[in-house]
Amino acid sequence: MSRSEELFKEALNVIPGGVNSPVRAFGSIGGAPRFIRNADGAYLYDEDGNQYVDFIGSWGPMILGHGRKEVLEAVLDACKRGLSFGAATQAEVEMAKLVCGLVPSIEMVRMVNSGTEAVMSAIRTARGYTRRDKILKFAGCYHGHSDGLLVKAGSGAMTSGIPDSLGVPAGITRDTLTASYNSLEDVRSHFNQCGEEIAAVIVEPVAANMGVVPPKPGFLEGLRELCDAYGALLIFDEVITGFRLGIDGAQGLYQITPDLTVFGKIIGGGMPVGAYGGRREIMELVAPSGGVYQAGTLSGNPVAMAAGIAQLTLLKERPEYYGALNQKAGRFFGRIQEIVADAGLPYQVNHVGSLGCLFFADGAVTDYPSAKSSNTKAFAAYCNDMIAHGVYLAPSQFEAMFLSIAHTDEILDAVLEIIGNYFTG
Ligand code: KE4
Repeated sequence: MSRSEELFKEALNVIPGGVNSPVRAFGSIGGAPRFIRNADGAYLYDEDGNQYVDFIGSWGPMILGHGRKEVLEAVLDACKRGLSFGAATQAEVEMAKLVCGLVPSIEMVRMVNSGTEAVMSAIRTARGYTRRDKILKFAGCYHGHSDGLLVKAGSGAMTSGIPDSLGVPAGITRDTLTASYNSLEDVRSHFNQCGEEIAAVIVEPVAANMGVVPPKPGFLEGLRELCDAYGALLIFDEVITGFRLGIDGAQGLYQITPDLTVFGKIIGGGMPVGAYGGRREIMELVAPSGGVYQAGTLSGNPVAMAAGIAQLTLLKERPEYYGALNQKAGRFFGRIQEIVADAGLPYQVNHVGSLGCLFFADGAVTDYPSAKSSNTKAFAAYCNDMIAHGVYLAPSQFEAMFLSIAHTDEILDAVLEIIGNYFTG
């Protein structure tokens, strides 16, 4: 029995499913999850000393690779001055100014401790601002596990086949409308029916929790127009895309201005950080300046701020990083598409910048139903083989591959060879 298997056995006794987040349990591909001891650059090392090229990167945060010295030094320095004060700090002002300076649609921002908490708070703020109750989301999009959003979620819920979660009262999801991603017609019909009751539309501007599904041309523009026409707010959930697709995320790439934006992952540099922000007139409603209550013991934690500030500052000062990363990723994902096509397989690669996904599907994947049509058994066999060959992929067809600055061309070429061997036998 490997050390990972031993640890998983122990973990199953004391942690639900043996993990602290469901997707980590390898449920949809089988076998024991690898217990990771340490990481460096593009690599993970498990408790048995196996090395992996990491395509999860902590589900997005590690865009600079693991162990980036500027981030580590900032964290260690902050630790020496104290781990947490529960009081205002200079670092929080610096982080807020950094985010407001980088994202034109944001005049004020509030730090929280996870993407879930940021989404939950942004929705409450949108409801407070509009005095309306309904929220419209998209099937296959995942916005964290707050009660009202666990309806046809992507990511973990989708993988475990539970379209809704136990424990979510019907009354909570009564005000959550669900439309089909990339279908403006669907959104329009919801607005025609109850547009005056819709507080906000929340969308992953590039869906990355049903695998990666880019917005069709005109889709995001259409959402903006419909929200304006009915007085609803447009919330961009940029927990994954924020500071990943470029320094100004998906809203910069697609030139759409949301009313509120949610961040997570990269903004924390690997530490637990979420954030939500937008126009001053909306954000000033958040307590204590307004009547929308939201609070958090560790919000703006100085060590987490140090990690986030160091990472965002590097991304801001090195804009060439994005060009190089996105170019390298385009080549990598393009090669994977060629490999499966040359093997006579219909599988589809979707990617935007350094986010990508290989769908074991028979045709284009443009929404939740087409993503769900993927052959998850074939994906599981592929994923297990990749992990056995030192390529650490998300253990689910409905997640993304995340590339980092640390994934050199040499590393990616070696991975492409392993993928090629798999499909050509
Ligand atoms: P967290 O609460 O996990 O920090 O963020 C929730 C969230 C919100 N919005 C989007 C677009 C997200 O992708 C997420 C979380 N992403 C998943 C990966 N698909 C986190 C991994 C996990 O659940 O363990």
